[in-house]
Amino acid sequence: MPTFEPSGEKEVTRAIVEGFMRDFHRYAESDVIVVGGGPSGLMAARELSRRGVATLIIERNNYLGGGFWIGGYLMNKVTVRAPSQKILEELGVPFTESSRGLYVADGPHACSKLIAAACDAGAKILNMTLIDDVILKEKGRVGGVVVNWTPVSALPREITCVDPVGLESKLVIDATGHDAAVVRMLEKRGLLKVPGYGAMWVERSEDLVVEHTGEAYPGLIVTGMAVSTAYGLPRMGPTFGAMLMSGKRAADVAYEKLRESG
Ligand code: 48H
Repeated sequence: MPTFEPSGEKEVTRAIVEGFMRDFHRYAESDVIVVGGGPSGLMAARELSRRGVATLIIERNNYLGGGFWIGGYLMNKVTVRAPSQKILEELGVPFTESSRGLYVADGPHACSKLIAAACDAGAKILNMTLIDDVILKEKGRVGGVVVNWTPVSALPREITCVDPVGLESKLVIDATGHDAAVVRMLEKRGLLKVPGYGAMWVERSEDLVVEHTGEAYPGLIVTGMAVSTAYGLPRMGPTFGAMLMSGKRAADVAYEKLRESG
């Protein structure tokens, strides 16, 4: 039988508070904030973190992974089309070829490998946190995000009025999926026009999403399904290759921009 060390309640509480404060203090300013921890956001965060970029993922749920857990129609399978199976290989996700160039994997396995890859690379995670607004700095450039605890937004206004806080970054990546929440915030301020995503067309959509991944507004890069929403591109249904490749591309674009700005 193991004999546990004698730490009690107060030590456990202090360990949690100190750990949180250390991270929150450090990440009040990051190189890149990725809003949304689905496949595109996780991929972008992993690629940036492994290149030494201080990257914070902000996720409104307690869990990460977005639509990557259960894939299509609650059947726990995810598909990718070539050449994106190479990313599954790289992550160590087992898959089989279903038809020529179309691969199928278990959602929970693929998703947990991707989450672990982002964490292992050094990405920090702030979950149960909802984006409330953007920070706009010199020349209207996006300079971070305004956040609050997710449960605060669920409380009626009469009961609570909790001011949010700001987190600064050199770049923000909108990886919030269909919502394109950050892009929509700029639209609300009259700074962007957002057509919303188009009807499903698998063969066309994935190339277009990867092609359009990039800076949509000074300081704001868009990735994943949010790209479809931002540019009115067709949706692709439960196939995730473009999400993974768009995340990679978003990281490349961000890395290049950080290098240019020194
Ligand atoms: C904090 C937020 C906020 C917010 C949302 O939906 P996701 O999985 O997004 P992608 O783009 O990485 O992948 C899309 C894919 O899962 C999918 O649904 C596909 C391919 N659909 C095709 C089709 O035709 O429908 O993840 C987005 C994440 C989620 O975890 C959200 O909880 C989170 O972003 N999020 N986090 N603040 N305001 N809004």
